[in-house]
Amino acid sequence: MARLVIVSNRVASPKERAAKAGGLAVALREALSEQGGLWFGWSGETAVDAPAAPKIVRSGRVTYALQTLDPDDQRAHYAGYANGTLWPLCHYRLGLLSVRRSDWEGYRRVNVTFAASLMPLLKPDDVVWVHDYHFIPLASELRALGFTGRIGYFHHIPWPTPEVFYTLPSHAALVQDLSQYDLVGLQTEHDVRALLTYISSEARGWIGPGGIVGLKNRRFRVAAYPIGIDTEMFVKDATHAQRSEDMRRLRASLAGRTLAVGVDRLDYSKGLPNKFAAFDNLLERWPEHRSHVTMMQVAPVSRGEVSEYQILRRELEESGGRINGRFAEFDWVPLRYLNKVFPRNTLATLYRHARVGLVTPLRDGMNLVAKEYVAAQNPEDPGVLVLSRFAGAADELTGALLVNPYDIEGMAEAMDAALRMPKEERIERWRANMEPVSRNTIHAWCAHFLRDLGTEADAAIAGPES
Ligand code: ADQ
Repeated sequence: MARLVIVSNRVASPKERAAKAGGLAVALREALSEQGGLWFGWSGETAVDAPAAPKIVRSGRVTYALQTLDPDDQRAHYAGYANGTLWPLCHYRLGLLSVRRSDWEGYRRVNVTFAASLMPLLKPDDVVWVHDYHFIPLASELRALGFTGRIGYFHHIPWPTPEVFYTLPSHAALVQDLSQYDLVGLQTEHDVRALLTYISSEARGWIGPGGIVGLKNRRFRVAAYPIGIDTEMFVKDATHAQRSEDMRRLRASLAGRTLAVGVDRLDYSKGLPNKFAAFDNLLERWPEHRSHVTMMQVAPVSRGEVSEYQILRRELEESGGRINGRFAEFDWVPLRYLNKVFPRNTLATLYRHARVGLVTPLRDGMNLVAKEYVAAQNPEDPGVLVLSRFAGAADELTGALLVNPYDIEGMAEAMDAALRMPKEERIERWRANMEPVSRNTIHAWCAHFLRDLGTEADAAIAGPES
């Protein structure tokens, strides 16, 4: 079996406990341990005159290779191009787009540095799997250094439609970079259509059956691989949660009131101000929910050094304070807002007890919280998922109440409907959601992508049927 090499900006260190590491990190670590492999990424450190070679740490069958970056390069790469340009672009937030040549140059420089640092560690028949938008040019740079083995890329965030993608001055170069992979994985069929439309119309490539693409002298494949969660583990955590100390505390604090829960990184793609506004609208229009429903929004601070994120944080503090100031009673606070990271079993407790799960991003590649909420429900008395139609998860979770997060009143109506929904309908909807969540787990996703990456290079060379 070929050795697997995983590349991601953040590498889950061997010491990171399973309860803290995300499902993706755990699944990748398992894939690496099974077949032996290398996990390469940024060390999390910067230094002027950083050594060109990565720091190597071995743990069982997995080798970790961690590259330190020059501070200016790291800023241009991470806060600049990756999170100041590509993140808002892929989430359709053109008003937040920052376009600077120096960021683009820094982004490319970091990919050159990473490729030069990784190349000496690669064996010719290694299979390389690159994760996310921080690394789109990595395959080009590895090819330039002579690597001819298989390289796959998975894009965890949405791929924008051509009209949005054109706003990026470097659009043609990025797609040229993608063509150096053998397999490009996106979250949804919608994302695949967006990229293929660009390739056939703007880049004048040809599209064959099954997403095989010909572009200049390259053949590669573009396909959808909707990511999943470790369903079994979430079901187990949530079942245990029922009798946990966390659950006892949660129940005591709610004193019989109904809970609605939201769990999102504090990110402008997650639509938090709209969710707060919808809750405000719910309490205003249906006074019978006052004193009876508590909304808990867990939102750990993310990318706190970026100004857009600081502005969002202030906005939420203000609107959260306004809601509580307006509706709270001496014995009831409508909104509990927590900037905190919790262990997985505490999240499972919150999901399990919440009658309503509120997942309302303005745009999201997939959204794993939606799937975690479904997995954590009690099959005999499940809660209702209120889900944005702009989350990739909306394609699979057909039992959710789908909402448009820009329509505040519509969202409030869905919250009201969720709070009143009879048990039979809740069970029916939950079953429809649980079927794809049980089938399409993180393990299945990993295996599917790697199987296709293992064979895709051969298939792509065969080209399209004429
Ligand atoms: P994210 O934008 O981070 O991921 P999401 O898919 O919801 O969004 O994953 C967040 C993860 O962090 C979940 O597993 C959740 O449990 C965890 N988490 C959130 N808040 C937490 C808290 N307070 N404490 C502990 N854990 C918390 C990106 C894309 C998504 C895509 C994923 C995976 O933006 O669209 O689904 O990658 O591909």
